[in-house]
Amino acid sequence: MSYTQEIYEKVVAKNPNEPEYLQAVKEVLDSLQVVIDQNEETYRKAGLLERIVEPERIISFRVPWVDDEGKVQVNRGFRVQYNSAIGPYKGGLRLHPSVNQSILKFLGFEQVFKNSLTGLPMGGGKGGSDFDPKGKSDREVMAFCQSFMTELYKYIGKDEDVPAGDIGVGGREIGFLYGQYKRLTGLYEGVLTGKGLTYGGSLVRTEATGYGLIYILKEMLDDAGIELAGKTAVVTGSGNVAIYAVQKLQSYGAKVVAMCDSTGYVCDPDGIKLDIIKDIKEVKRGRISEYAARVPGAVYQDGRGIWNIPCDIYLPCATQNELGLEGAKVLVANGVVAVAEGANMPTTREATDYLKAQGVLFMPGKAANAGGVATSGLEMSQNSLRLSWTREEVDERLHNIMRDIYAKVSDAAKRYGVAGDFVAGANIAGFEKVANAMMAQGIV
Ligand code: NDP
Ligand code: 2IT
Repeated sequence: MSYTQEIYEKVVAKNPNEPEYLQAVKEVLDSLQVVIDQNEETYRKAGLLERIVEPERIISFRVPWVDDEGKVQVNRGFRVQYNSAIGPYKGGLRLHPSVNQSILKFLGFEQVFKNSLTGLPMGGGKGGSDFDPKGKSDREVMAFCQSFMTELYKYIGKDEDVPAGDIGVGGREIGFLYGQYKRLTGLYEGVLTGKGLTYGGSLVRTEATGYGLIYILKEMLDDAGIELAGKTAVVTGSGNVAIYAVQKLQSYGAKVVAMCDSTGYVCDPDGIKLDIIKDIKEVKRGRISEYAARVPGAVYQDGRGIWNIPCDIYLPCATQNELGLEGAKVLVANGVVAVAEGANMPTTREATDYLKAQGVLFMPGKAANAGGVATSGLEMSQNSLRLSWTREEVDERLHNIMRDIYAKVSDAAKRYGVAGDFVAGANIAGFEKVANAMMAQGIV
């Protein structure tokens, strides 16, 4: 049995109840087989794969807080410190009722390779809680964030572990978390990224994941001789990543006809009006159905199925496994040319394999959504320098990083004889740097 298959079987036996984690590990190991084959003895001797699939540390803790009725609520908090071979742990915090250890392990594992692709010195980590920010008052969110940080602060630091946002964690939550860290430690340091501009945040960090997604999408389309201007796109979700992906797509002359949230989707054949989406989601924290009530000609549909809206470009930007085989078949039947993942692992393995087999250009999340963490890395650099770069400077660095990621991913796929397979390319190129650092640092 090959080393990669052997490791996968061990991971399955040890983690039978962690489907998302197993899915992420399987995809990476399948891609790495061609690389491992060339150096199997060396890697086996060093136990490299056994070590790379196992998080360095998982911290799990109780988060008690008091709601607006005076009742005590208890949530479960986590930080998965996955791999620190190439830098301090780095990765977001997710607040969503679905959060559990499997989801955070898959996200932390993906983050290791994603951060490596950025070229910046960042290891991988992820954290969060099953707290649901929906419908909570600002005071309740603050009470939760302060309690969460009262435990987490022991394990993080600017050179140790630097969390940021993810689903359910935006500027408001980062502000509360930062304030509590500072109060507990007395340190004014870049321990979190995604901070507000008045207290150490970076210009363009808010927009970075969405912008980066479109920068790399454009690289992929250019390379294939396909024009982005004039194309029809569907962008799923309506949160941080989706909103700024839509903004950048529109600036390149593409037309976005549909977006969604967890309750349903809106289709606007005239093109989504982003100022209205931003008002509903960023200001009022409301539901996307309100869009149809405000925009004549727009139609709201309850439930899933946004993939039924015909498009050339489909960008899943909501959550894991949102696009399955059934949706992928509809996309192909409607003539989709490119899929790029703004979210982490939004396409199931079956759907990914189908899209690739049908010749759809497919850019996986590790590469496609790396612009967010890359700009977090730039925020860390600015904090260390005690300087703030201009919007143009940060945006240009982000753009260059995304161009560089495309080149690395495309080149790795070519080197291993699978040109155009960007899933393999991203996994291989991300792995190479981490593996090299781990081999150099001995058995730790
Ligand atoms: P937000 O919380 O800002 O938005 C999330 C969006 O996805 C909302 O529209 C939400 O709908 C929808 N969504 C969330 N969970 C589900 C679910 N279980 N089913 C259906 N829809 C859901 O998060 P982000 O935009 O920051 O994150 C979106 C994705 O991008 C995630 O996969 C995240 O890991 C990834 N990502 C984020 C980065 C960042 O910098 N923020 C960087 C790289 C990747 P509703 O409001 O109804 O819950
Ligand atoms: O999935 C991700 O890359 C993020 N949520 C961003 C992480 C970060 O540290 O900016």
